[in-house]
Amino acid sequence: MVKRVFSGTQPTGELHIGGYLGAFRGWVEMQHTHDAFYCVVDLHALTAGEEPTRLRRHTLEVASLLLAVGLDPDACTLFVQSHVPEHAQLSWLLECTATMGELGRMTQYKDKAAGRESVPAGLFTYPVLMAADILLYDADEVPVGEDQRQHLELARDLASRFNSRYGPTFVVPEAIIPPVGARVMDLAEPTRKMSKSTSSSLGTIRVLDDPATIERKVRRAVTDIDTEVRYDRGTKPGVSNLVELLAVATGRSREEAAASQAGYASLKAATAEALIEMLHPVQERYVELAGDPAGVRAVLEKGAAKAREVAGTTVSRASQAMGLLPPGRS
Ligand code: ATP
Ligand code: LTN
Repeated sequence: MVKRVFSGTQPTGELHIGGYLGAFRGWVEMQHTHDAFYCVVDLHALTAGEEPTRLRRHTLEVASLLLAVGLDPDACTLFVQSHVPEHAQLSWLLECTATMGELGRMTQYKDKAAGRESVPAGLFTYPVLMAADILLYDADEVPVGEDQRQHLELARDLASRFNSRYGPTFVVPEAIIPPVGARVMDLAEPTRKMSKSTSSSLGTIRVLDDPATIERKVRRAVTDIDTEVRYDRGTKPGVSNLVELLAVATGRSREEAAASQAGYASLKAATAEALIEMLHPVQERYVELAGDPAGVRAVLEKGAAKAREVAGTTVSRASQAMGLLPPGRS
C-alpha cells in the first residue's frame, strides 16, 4: 500500500532556498512515491497577526511557488487549509482531549509568547490545529523540520490518547525529519539557519531573486581567512555552506563539489552560477503562474474538494466516537 504523506507550510514571508532545498524539493519527490496531501496553512498564519491583504496575497503566492517548484496537481493534493472547514472542526474535538499542561510545555509557544503582554489563545492551541491537519488525512508520514519535532510528538500523543479513550480512530503519524546536514545556513551568519524571519536579506537567497542579486549575495557570503575549499561545518561554517549549496544544486557529493574548486573566488562564482541555473526554471514557471491567478485558484479548488472528501469522513468518525449525535434520522 502506498503511504499517505501530509505536510503544511505557512503563507508568511517569501520562500527562500532553505525551505526549497530543505523541505519543498522533498515534497516534490514524495508526490511520486506517496499519496501526498500538501496544505497552505492560512489558519495557522492568523496566529502571527498577518495583515489581511498580505495574508491573502501570500496565500496565493505560496501556492503558486509550490506549483513552480514542481508540485503537480495530478500527482498530489494541494489546497488551502481554510477551504476545508474540517480542520477547525477536528481541532476543537482534539482541544477537548489536550491538556493545558502539555500545550504549555511546547517550546515554540513559550518562545513566541515570551515577553508579550497579551498572548492570543490561538498561539497556545496552534499545535492542536496542526495535529488536526495531520490526523484528518490518516497521514502515515509527516516531513517537517527539526523545529517541529515536539509538535509531531504531541500529534502522536493526541492520536494515541483518542484511540485508547474512544476506540481506534486515528493513524499515529511518523515524523520524517531531514538530517542536520540538509540545513541551509545564513550566508552572512553561517552558524545560523537561513530563515525568513531572523535572517538579513543579504544572508537569505530567495527563490525569486534575480541572477544579479544571487551573484551579489554569494560574492559577499562570509568565508574565513584560510584559503582551502573543504567541507567542515565545525571550523569552516561559511565555506561548508557554499560547498553544500554547490553540491545540492549540481547533484554532486560534497567531496566532489569541494574538490572541483581551487579557491574561494571560484567556489563563489560556481555556487552562484549553479543556484541561478537551479532557480531559473522555477522562476520562469512562477512568472507564468503569477500571470494566471484564476488557474492557480482552480487547482486549489480541486485540491480542497479532494481533501474535503477524506476530511469529512474522519470528522464524522471522530465525532461519533466521542458521542456527538449524528445529524439526520438514522
Ligand atoms: P521561520 O524561520 O520564520 O520560522 P522559515 O524560514 O524556517 O521560517 P518555514 O516556513 O518555517 O520557514 O519553513 C518551511 C519549511 O522549510 C520547513 O519544513 C522548514 O523546516 C524548512 N526550512 C526552513 N529553513 C530552512 C533551512 N535554512 N534549511 C533547511 N530547511 C529549512
Ligand atoms: N507548524 C508548521 C506548519 C504546519 C505543518 C502542519 C507542518 C502546520 N500544520 C502539519 C506539517 C504538518 C511550521 O511552522 N513549519
